[in-house]
Amino acid sequence: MANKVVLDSASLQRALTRITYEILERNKGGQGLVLVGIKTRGEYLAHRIANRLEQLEKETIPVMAIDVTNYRDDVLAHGDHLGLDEKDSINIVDKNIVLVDDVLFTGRTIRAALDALIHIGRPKSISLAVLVDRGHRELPIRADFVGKNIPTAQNEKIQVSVEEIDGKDAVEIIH
Ligand code: 3GP
Ligand code: 5GP
Ligand code: MG
Repeated sequence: MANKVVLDSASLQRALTRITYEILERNKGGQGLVLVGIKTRGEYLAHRIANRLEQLEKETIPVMAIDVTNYRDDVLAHGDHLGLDEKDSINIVDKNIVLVDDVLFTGRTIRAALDALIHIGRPKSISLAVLVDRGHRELPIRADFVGKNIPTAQNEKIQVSVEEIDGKDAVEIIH
């Protein structure tokens, strides 16, 4: 089975840079922004975007990570666990949240993340940044910032690799 590289390291970096500028344009700067990365790889992508935002805006951008595995409607009874450690939780009240994930597919993970966030406070706004939108939505959810739209078949898989865990940056389609 051959993997097809859709984004190599340089293209992945460029996509994150573009998303960073789009976030700044939409938010009219970095003030009030909080990035929330969905574990596992979304967390690393959120840190990358935050680092770029900080370089451009010269201000600190808080980053938080959430694990929504136990919060999905199709995995466990919801409400079991918020996936948020008290110590990691940042004040999100009246903040402009940008949720960050690697792949957007059915939208159920994002729905779960919205539930988890709204549990801990009332943000001013929540937007969504994803590296890849692979289609097949089952809920009325869309991303505000997209690295690359990759129309896929149901049975195809997108493999996202990040340097921090996988030793390389890449997006590949596994046939
Ligand atoms: P991630 O935690 O970095 O997002 O869900 C565990 C891992 O399996 C995910 O890594 C994701 O990359 C990968 N994965 C591949 N296909 C799927 C899928 O269809 N659903 C989910 N939930 N994860 C998938
Ligand atoms: P959804 O909840 O939208 O169906 O799926 C989104 C989550 O599932 C993402 O966090 C992502 O990790 C994972 N996911 C779904 N499909 C894929 C895929 O093809 N490749 C990868 N890498 N992750 C996927
Ligand atoms: Mg993910």
